[in-house]
Amino acid sequence: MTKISGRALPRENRGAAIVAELMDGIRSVLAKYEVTYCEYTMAKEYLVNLGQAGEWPLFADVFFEATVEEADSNARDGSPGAIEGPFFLPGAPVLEPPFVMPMRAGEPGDVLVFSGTVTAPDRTPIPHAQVEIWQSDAQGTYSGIPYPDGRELPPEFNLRARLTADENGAYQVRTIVPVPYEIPTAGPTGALLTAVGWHAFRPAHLHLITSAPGFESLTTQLYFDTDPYLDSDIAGAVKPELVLGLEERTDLLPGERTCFAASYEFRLPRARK
Ligand code: MBD
Ligand code: FE
Repeated sequence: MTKISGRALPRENRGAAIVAELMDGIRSVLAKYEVTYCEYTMAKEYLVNLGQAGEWPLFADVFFEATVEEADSNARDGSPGAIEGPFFLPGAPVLEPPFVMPMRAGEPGDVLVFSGTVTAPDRTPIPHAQVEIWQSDAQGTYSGIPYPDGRELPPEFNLRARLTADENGAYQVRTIVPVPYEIPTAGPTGALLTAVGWHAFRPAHLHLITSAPGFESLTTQLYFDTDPYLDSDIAGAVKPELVLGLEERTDLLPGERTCFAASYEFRLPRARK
């Protein structure tokens, strides 16, 4: 039985059990490595800096959200989910067809035509389901998110939008092919990665939240099969079913830059009681 301030915690209390075991886990690492006062003081300063830099959401989502998401995904039907991450912003523009993600004139990157359907777990189409998409630009910058290196941001809601599938649950949207994403390395989260010798990359990804009345909304990500970081995502959020092929197409947008196509069927989970 764990002692905290000399008082045993009631193990039937879930919150108390989680906190007690978390503290035990940290103490056992401190004891195992005989962590010194110098290291302990540095760790406290680090945690203060992490908060002052506003990076607790980034830190938590990079290191822990995938574990929470895995349990959540296992408890429902529908397509696999993936972590939301720290950079979702509410209030993205609602597009009218033909759907084109908000982007600058000459937005860097290859053109991606992303299409597919939204269905129920039995694969019947869900008419008029909503698909919300957000992604970083070709420099790895999310609109509306200040970076610790003070870089210039894309316009508000660049590469963020909501669209509605048609009466057959089908959607098609034009965007850019995402590129591998390096989490900001100038702040405390990145500094920790550098200090322990881990890279700061996530494979290129689209973030998605798909929703429809009568279903649970599905938060997920999609990746691309040529990506060098699929096996070493710093956020550990890749699932094989979420990795798409990219097909080079010359017929979709004649006269355009190189154009790629990818498609995905979202199966929305039945609402949990
Ligand atoms: C991201 O874009 C992201 O998806 C996650 C999980 C963490 C940091 C940045
Ligand atoms: Fe992301």
